[in-house]
Amino acid sequence: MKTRVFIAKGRYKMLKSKIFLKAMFIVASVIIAYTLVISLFAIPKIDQSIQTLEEKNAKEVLNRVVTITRNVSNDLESFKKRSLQIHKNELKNLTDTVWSIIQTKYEQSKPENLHTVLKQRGEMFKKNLMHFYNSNRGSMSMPALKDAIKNYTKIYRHDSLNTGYFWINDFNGTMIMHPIQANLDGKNLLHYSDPNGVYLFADIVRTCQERGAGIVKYQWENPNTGIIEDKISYVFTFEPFGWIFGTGEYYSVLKTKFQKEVIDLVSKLRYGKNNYFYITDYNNVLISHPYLQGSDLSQVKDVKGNYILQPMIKIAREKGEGFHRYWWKKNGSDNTPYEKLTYAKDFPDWKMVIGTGVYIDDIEKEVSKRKKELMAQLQTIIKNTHIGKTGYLYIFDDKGNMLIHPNSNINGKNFSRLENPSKGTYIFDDLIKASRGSKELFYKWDKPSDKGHYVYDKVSWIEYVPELGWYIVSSAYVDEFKTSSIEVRHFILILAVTIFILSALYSFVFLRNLLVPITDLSHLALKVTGGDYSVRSDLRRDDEIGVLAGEFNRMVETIEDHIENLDQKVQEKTQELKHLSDTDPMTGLWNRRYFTATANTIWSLAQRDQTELSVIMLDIDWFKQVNDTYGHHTGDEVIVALAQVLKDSVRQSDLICRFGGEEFILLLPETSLEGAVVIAEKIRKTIEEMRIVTETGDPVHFTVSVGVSQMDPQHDPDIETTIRRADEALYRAKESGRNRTVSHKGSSTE
Ligand code: GH3
Ligand code: MG
Ligand code: MG
Repeated sequence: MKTRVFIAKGRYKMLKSKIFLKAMFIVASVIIAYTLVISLFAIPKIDQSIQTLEEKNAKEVLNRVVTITRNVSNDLESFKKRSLQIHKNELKNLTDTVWSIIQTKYEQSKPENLHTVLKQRGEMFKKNLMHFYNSNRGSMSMPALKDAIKNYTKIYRHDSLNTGYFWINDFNGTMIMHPIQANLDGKNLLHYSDPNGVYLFADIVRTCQERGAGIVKYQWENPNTGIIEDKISYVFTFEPFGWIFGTGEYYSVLKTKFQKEVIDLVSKLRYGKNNYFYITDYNNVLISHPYLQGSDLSQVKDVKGNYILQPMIKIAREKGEGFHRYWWKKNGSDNTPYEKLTYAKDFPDWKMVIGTGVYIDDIEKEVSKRKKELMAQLQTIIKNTHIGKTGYLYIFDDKGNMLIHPNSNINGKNFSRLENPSKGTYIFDDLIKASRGSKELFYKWDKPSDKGHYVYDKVSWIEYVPELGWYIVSSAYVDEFKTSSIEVRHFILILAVTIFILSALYSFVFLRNLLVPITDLSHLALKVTGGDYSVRSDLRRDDEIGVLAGEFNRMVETIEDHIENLDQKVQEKTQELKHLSDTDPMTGLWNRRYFTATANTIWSLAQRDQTELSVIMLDIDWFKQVNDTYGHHTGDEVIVALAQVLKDSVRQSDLICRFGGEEFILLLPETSLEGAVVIAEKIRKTIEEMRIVTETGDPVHFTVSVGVSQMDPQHDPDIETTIRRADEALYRAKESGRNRTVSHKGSSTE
């Protein structure tokens, strides 16, 4: 019987396999050591890294929002600046243009330019005089001509102003005709000096004596104001009469005149959407303005309480030019104030400031629109941003208004008076204070899931955006930073356990695959030791275990072969020995011990089956003599020859036995006495006729006596009785002369 190893059986067996347990122990130890190393060294490191990462992330998010906010606010700022700059450039360019017109006028009003003007005026007048003179001197008397010219000059005015007149004096400095101050006529003014000590008539006479014509400067009463003012005059010689003509202008008049021209011009200028230029004097009185001309604005303030005109004049006078912003209504009928940007440029020569302004509410409108967009963007970011698990971002302004907060209850509310319950301070103040220092605030706060319970450690990182006046806060619960690392730790542990289980399973399967055959082989080996050589391994593998199994089988087979051979030999030997103990070595016939036992069995069978059974007893006659005559050796030959005759004379089923020395007995089953006598006689006769030639060459002749008996089933208690009767018959054969057969019929037949 061969042993078949089943997997199920193998699995169970595995748990008893020492080598399997050892291998599993090694695998488990390695995995446990690995897990321990990870837990002891890797996990704390991971813990720390994750916490740092979480913190970094929280700050990163904050910085991102701050950056976005800063960028937008910078954009806004630069947009504002750019827009303002565009406006500024426009205002400045326009004003510069107008300013240069004024400058031109002013240039014209300057004395050196006045020379030319006055000279032109004078020369023109002289030309007219000469013409008048030349055309009338023939027809008019000299005194009449002089009077005509005097009268003409008296009423002549260069312009609508009373100041553009001509006067006449002579080379002695005597006034011939003054159109305004008639009281001077006929007076010698050579020794008259103006308030500055200028002998103007002496100057006039000298100029004309030396050059015929020229400019003189002095002071003279302005007929319009009655005030003595600076004056500049052109004087020329009228040769026909030896008279000096003069015409002059007061600076103040000229200034006013040019200024008026300028104001007329500027007040009509418009650009853009009805934008205008203004001119103010240094005393805040508007010289030119579409609807406020002549108004004193020295005390006028805008809606924010700031003076409007004063600072403009101040900037212009101090720096030559500059910008100013204030709030102003857009026109005379609408009183809504809008922010306005104004450019002011000083015109010091005329002690005035000129400029123009533009409303910049469009810029502010755009800015607030973009601010709203930023708020919406930040709102989205903040709503979708979590710091840790439930931490969040929020933004408030420097007045404590919560601008953006994920909790809509707080969003938009002012929290400047919200208490920090763990410290008894205002959280707003704490945050502001922290923003100026470490930018980090640790405090205790409640949780959205546990409101009003101010026991949770919280950390806030605060960044201030000064451009907007905003505080941006990234706020998180400290314990939540650990949550992530705990999650990772759990993950690692689960991973380790999974690896452990998988490795164990894999090792189990692998080791079982490897070791089951070895265990089986060891079990088979134990069976062989126990004496079962029929066992074989049915393992077929192409590895060393396969070789081992094959060699094991071959080994056991060899042992089995050897043992089978040995058995056979023992049996043979036993058989041989048994034969030897049952037979007579000399003749090969059954010996008496074997015969007696076997004869008993055959007799019993014959008794049971009611079959016949006969016995022949036989003894060599005079055998002593044979021995004596030919020697023992020949005696032995005779015995052997007789045995051969007996073997040749009976059936296979008959039992032949050497009963003693030279006495033999035959047991013939299913043979009657008569049958046995026939056989006995046949034997006796064969021997009688037989001659044995000895080694020495002597022919030996001998005879036998035979006694025959038959089993008497009724009276014979055993085979001994039957044999005894044969023996008696033999005795009688001997007695009655030998070489004969005597039968004994038994007690009933005798
Ligand atoms: P009878 O039987 O005719 O009365 O005469 P006998 O000479 O045969 O007398 P008995 O049977 O008494 O003697 C038997 C003798 O046979 C005695 C013994 O020396 C001899 N003898 C017995 N066994 C052997 C044997 O194996 N070999 C030889 N050579 N002699 C034997
Ligand atoms: Mg005898
Ligand atoms: Mg004898």
